[in-house]
Amino acid sequence: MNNATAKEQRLIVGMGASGLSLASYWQHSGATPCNLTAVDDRTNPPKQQEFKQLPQIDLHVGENFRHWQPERYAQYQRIALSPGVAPTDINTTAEKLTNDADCFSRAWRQWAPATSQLWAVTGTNGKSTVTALAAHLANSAGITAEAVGNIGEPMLTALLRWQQHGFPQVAVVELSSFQLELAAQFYSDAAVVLNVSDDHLDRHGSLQHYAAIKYSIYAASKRIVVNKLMTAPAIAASAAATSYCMSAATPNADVDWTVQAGWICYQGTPRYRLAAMSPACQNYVELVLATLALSESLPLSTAAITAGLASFAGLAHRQQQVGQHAGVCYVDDSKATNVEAALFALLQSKPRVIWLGGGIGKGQDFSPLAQAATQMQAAIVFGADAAAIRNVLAATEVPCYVVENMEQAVQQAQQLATAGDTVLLSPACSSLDMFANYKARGVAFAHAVAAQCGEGGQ
Ligand code: UMA
Repeated sequence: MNNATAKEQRLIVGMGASGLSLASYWQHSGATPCNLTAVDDRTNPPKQQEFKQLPQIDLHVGENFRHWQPERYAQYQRIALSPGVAPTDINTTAEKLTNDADCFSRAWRQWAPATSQLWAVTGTNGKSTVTALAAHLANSAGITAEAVGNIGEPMLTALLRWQQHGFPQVAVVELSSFQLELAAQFYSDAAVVLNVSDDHLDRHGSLQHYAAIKYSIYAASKRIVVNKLMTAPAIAASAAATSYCMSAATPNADVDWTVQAGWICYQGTPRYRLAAMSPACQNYVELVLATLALSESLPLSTAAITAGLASFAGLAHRQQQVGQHAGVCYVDDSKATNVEAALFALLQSKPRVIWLGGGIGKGQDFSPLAQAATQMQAAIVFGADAAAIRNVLAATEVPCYVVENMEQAVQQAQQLATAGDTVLLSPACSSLDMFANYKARGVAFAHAVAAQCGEGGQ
């Protein structure tokens, strides 16, 4: 048998950020020698140039792998899927399938020093905020911590970097349901499911299935952090759980972290004053509780945490003011890609919101948006599911305008707004019908605001 036949044949599906990280990992980890093939159904996938720089990889672009027969897949021993590709799209047996989260979890156990901790964060909303805040609080206390995964840097890219340059004391990994779907035994020192509500139902079929994928993050975790406001499924009694809750009139043995009388309390004792926290933390107190519960295993002083909670600036495109003009405030919440996140932002805003929303609804029920009708002066909707949102709002008093693009949306908003109003982009949908991602949508909003209201919009 020559070398070429001895090598494993491996396929990477999707030539985006995750696919590229998988290719580098498989080429550099040196575990099993392999020949790589990558496929993408776009003719010009986002990381095509980077893939071309890799040595000895067979690239297929513009090929619809959904039409491949089982014999075509049979030539590969391992098949790694990008998060955007559903396992049901691949005509092969489940045992062959893997992804970045699955590979990362296995490699972490082998490569990471015992002194480094791995925290895993998931949930429908707030996971990027918790991931970033957890790393921020640790860093504020002089502990090296990094936020990776769904939040931005692919986890395998980070892992290869750490292997070369040293591991942080804490790695905080944000995981989506797409990633957990093929990583049912994701290892972690601590894991949290922040919340679960309608999202990605077009991919996962039902809320029940989507929730089960989310909760699988607890399966191989040493310590689990539980949101006591949620009806969680039965959780392994062996795992040491830390719980948190948004508020509790009387602290009880079940709930460690609560909010009472303007303070975040640990087991009933006031620890952190809400008024001393940054606006980004005050807007998302429940997420702060989850982060504090996750961070319990680190020796962080109260002073360091207090300073960290005061200095956390929040995330781009998460309730971020991008302009103010003629007394009207323009807020970019493009990261709100589902109904619950948009509803949260709407209900939290001052009344008299001109709401901008729409895009791909991912199978969600839009009817909860009507709960925010009293907040809304008007709604301006766009994208693939604009009509479905308009139909929901038709049962309310809220005037609803359908527009073609972001420029028209901001123009319409500016015409309707009067001093004291807030123009809020919080779309309740994914952006992929009109933009490369939610970030590009937020940037388009900020540009349109600057163009309409003058540079800087102030
Ligand atoms: N592709 C196909 N066919 C498909 C789907 C995708 O060929 O049916 C190709 C695309 O053409 C693309 C490639 O696969 O060239 C990879 O695309 P991808 O959508 O899987 O994304 P990546 O570039 O690998 O980015 C992913 C995450 N994207 C998704 O989960 C959709 C990024 O999360 C993440 O930051 C990145 O890995 C690094 O970990 C973004 C996201 O929208 C922010 N996440 C969703 C969310 O937060 O709700 C889950």
